[in-house]
Amino acid sequence: MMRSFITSTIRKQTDLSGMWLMTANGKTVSAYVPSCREMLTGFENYRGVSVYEREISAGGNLLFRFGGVSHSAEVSIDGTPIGSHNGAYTGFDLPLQDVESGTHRLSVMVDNSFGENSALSVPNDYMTYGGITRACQLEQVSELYIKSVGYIPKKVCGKWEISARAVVRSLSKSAELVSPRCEICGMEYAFEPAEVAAMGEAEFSARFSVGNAKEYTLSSPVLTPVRCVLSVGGSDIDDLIERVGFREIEIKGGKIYFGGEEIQLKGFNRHEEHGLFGCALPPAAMAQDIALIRDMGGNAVRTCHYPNDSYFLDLCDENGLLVWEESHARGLSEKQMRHPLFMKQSLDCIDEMIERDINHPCIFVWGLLNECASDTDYGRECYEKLIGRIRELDSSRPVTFATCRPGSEVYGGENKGDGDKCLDLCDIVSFNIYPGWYHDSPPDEFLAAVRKWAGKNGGEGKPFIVSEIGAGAIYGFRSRIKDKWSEERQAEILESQLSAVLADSAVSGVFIWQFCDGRVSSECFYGRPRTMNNKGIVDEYRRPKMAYDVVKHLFLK
Ligand code: ADA
Repeated sequence: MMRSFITSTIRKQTDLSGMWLMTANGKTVSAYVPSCREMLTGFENYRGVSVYEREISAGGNLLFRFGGVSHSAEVSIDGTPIGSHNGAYTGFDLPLQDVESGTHRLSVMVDNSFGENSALSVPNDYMTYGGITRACQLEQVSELYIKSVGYIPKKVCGKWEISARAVVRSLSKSAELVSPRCEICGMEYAFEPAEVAAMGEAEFSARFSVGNAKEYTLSSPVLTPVRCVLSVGGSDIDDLIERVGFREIEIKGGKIYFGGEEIQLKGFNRHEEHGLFGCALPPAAMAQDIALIRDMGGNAVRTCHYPNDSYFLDLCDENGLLVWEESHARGLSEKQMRHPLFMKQSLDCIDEMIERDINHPCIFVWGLLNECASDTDYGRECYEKLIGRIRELDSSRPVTFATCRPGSEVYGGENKGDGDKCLDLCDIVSFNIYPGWYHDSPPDEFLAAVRKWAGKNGGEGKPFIVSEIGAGAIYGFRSRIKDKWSEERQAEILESQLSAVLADSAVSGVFIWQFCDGRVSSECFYGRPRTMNNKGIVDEYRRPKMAYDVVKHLFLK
């Protein structure tokens, strides 16, 4: 299942989950989709190309929908290429018209190798898995169908309005006049009819008020279905259902407001990672993570460092869990940001992320470019362009990025005029800091110094988030003298860090690094014990470490 709810009443939708054949290195095995190749014996550390194949029985106008293929895909039907996609963390749809009814061979060539074809998937402190790692489905559509719909709720003079934007795609060989409409809260709202060019796309926009809207709050996350219907010649030929939450995000007086209430974030950085499933967590495992976050008193999750599975975002909507969603990038140097594909792949990821996720009320901020070269002039040009794209696509949410670059005086050095050059570009200032783990500064003093530096370097008057803070521990390693990597040491450091952050009233919240232990790419972090990032509060199998109760105590205090 790609989503946690029915997205169409007209399309015939076929879930393509199940056993496919996967061929790699001249070996063909049966492989479940969605899953990671690394979960298959013999492929635990496989990096490269593999081909997934299965038969489908269908005909007519087909839409092949993939939630995520890591990290590049080339799709064919009966040996004929129908499309490709680069980027593991956003979905893609491939239309194919006039397919003869019958049995066909669907092939997906998957490649997770590092190299010149990807500027964003590089050896890193997280694992780039391989496979059809998220749900995929086949839909039978008409010659014209609704490609996407985006809704932005806004309160105007105390009344709720929605700005709606629908994109209609044509597979027809002739231009067609279409008249989309929206059905919400028992009312119908029509877009202006318009012509869609043969084999083209057309965008429809409308703004309408919704008199009986029920508000979405974190304690009462009411989701409102919106059905967009496409009519041609008086017949309804397609529909696309989404859900919206009537709430607004505001920044006032250096604070963040969600639905009119100031938010104090108690969050976790969560990689899509699991000891049994790799990055392809099934819905039950996603739900368990949300339950554990809630049990610890958490109210937020950061999708470090890439857009997450739509199904997980649906569960966050349903549970009123705040989400900082970010486009894909982690720790890229200026040289890596100068990769010829960096800007295109970054823009594509942002476009696909926002077109796919704009309707999720749980997403309160868009993030990007985690710890990239924001302390360089070239880096600033990139930050400026990409932040500008986010603002073009969605003016209803603030923008932030997590940086680790205060000026060197924060570490007690002289003022060299170095540090982050981009804080003026964002709405919320977010810093990744590790006092007590990577350096011995007292957390409260270090946090105050970073906030002071940020206030003088573009961040003045803006909300401030500690976007990462934490320490490592190997699950089961106990040490009465609190040796490094022991659970006792991690618990002690988290106690000190979180106490300082939660006591600082100028801070709008924290995301602990990190929710669970996660695999890192062996090409990059041999230094990490177990070739894992071990800063999880639970390990990769969700076994709580001693720090779990420290976090729970402090978050619930
Ligand atoms: C950085 C980075 C994280 C992770 C963390 C760590 O802040 O943003 O992805 O690598 O450091 O564990 O050191």
